[in-house]
Amino acid sequence: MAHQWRGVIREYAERLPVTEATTVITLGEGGTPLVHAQKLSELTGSQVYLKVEGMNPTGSFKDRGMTMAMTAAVEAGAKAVVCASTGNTSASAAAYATAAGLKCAVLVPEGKISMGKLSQAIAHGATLLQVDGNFDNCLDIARKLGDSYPVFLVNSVNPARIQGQKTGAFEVVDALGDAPDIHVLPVGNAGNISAYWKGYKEYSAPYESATAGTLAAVSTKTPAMWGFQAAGAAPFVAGHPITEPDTIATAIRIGNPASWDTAIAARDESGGLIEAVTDEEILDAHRWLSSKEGVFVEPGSAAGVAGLIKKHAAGEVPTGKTIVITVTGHGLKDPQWALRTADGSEVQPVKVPNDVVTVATELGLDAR
Ligand code: AN7
Repeated sequence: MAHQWRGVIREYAERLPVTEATTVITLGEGGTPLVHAQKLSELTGSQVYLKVEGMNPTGSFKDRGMTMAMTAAVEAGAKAVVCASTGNTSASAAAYATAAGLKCAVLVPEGKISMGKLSQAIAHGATLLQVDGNFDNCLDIARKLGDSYPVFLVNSVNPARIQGQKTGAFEVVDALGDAPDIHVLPVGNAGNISAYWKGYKEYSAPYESATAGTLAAVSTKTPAMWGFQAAGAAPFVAGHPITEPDTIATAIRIGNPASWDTAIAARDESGGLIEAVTDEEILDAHRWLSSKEGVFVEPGSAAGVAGLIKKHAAGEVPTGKTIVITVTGHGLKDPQWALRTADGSEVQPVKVPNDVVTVATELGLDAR
């Protein structure tokens, strides 16, 4: 029978802080594909899967948390929401605020967010302010606005966001039948690594549901969490905040992650790691995904894949395991990177006259 996916809150209601009476703000997020990555599997000798979060309504994983945050905002009687963002959170907040009938203000670092994300926030009618500062400065202002002004903060410092994002882990386990051995993902503000770890832990033990009693464990184990940061914005690798983070992967250009302690806990409790990859390694992985796997992501989203390839080259990826990599946002968010070759030159489409013989010659085709 046909089944319409109802969004992460309704699909996982018994494991989220909602009730039957909750007014749910949703755009149908979640239920994203878990794609078998054939070439990465061949490379590593493990079964590698991509959790393709670009397939969410606004093109990134942020929608999983935003459905919860906006539902909480409406429940709290808020009239306006605010967030700081490297781009995807603002796109998601703007769309979900529209669905909720709330005003939305977004603070973004000037010149450091991609055109796709900027246009989404504008299209959905958010008030967008470009702050003369980086993401960390934007988040600082957004928190102060939330504390002292009548606006509801929807950044991942809001626990509702983490609750929503933990459903990514549930979907992985539901698709595979058990938790993977390793879960790989990019790390910026560190909300997502914290959320996935929370989800995996909750699925691996009996769960006291507020609405459905005690639920049995779904998985027999939890994965090692492998997080990767951009080398120029790698506070977890440095062990302290970075005041001037820099990377072409603007989504993860973050120097002072809000979810510091929970990310460290995810790394250490899971027996995992958080390491760095260079911008070139990120762009190589970006090209690998589009040209070998058929999956188009934005550069920041490729950091996890870059990390796996790097660890494999160092002989540090086990064979015969199940590995899931969350690719966090869609390639169309920041498409310009696809037009850059490995040596850094711009790809120029070949121009041809309006003539089939010339086109066939250009394509190297002989007439049948
Ligand atoms: C594509 O939108 O922080 O470690 O303001 O857009 O949970 O922060 C985005 C982060 C990875 C990092 N991949 O996730 C924002 C923002 C993409 C992202 C991350 C982001 P976190």
